[in-house]
Amino acid sequence: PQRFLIVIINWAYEDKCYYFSTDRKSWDDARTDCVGRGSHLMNAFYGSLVGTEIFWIGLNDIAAEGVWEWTDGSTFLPFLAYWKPGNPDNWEDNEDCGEVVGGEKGQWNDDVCTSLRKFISELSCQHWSASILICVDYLFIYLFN
Ligand SMILES: [Ca+2]
Ligand SMILES: [Ca+2]
Repeated sequence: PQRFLIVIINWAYEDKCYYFSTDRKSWDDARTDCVGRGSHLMNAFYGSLVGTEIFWIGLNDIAAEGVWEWTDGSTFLPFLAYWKPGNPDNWEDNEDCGEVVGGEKGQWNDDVCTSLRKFISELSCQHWSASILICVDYLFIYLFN
């Protein structure tokens, strides 16, 4: 029997698909939302695709202050970091979640995790062994056996 999975995304790059939320959530609620979509908060982000808006990504130093991690488990590589000048600053000892700041060329900032932000979910399409990929505007339908 052929199974199918419908994922609403609004951007694709190589083998990755991205969902840019329109609603705002705390960082932890955003992470949970992404997991519910079978994805995770975006790993890394470079560029100005986000316009002037701010989005949560999977970056955080919740477990240990100053030790940055990605929620998808990939290694944080300091030499690939794209921090906004002066950050991460752990302002008022209360900034453990990473965001991209559109107004700052998409550079990263550490912010208060309970702030309500839009967010970006990322998924690797290759994990699904999709045999057919149909793109209808922003709706992607994967068919696989
Ligand atoms: Ca911190
Ligand atoms: Ca900061």
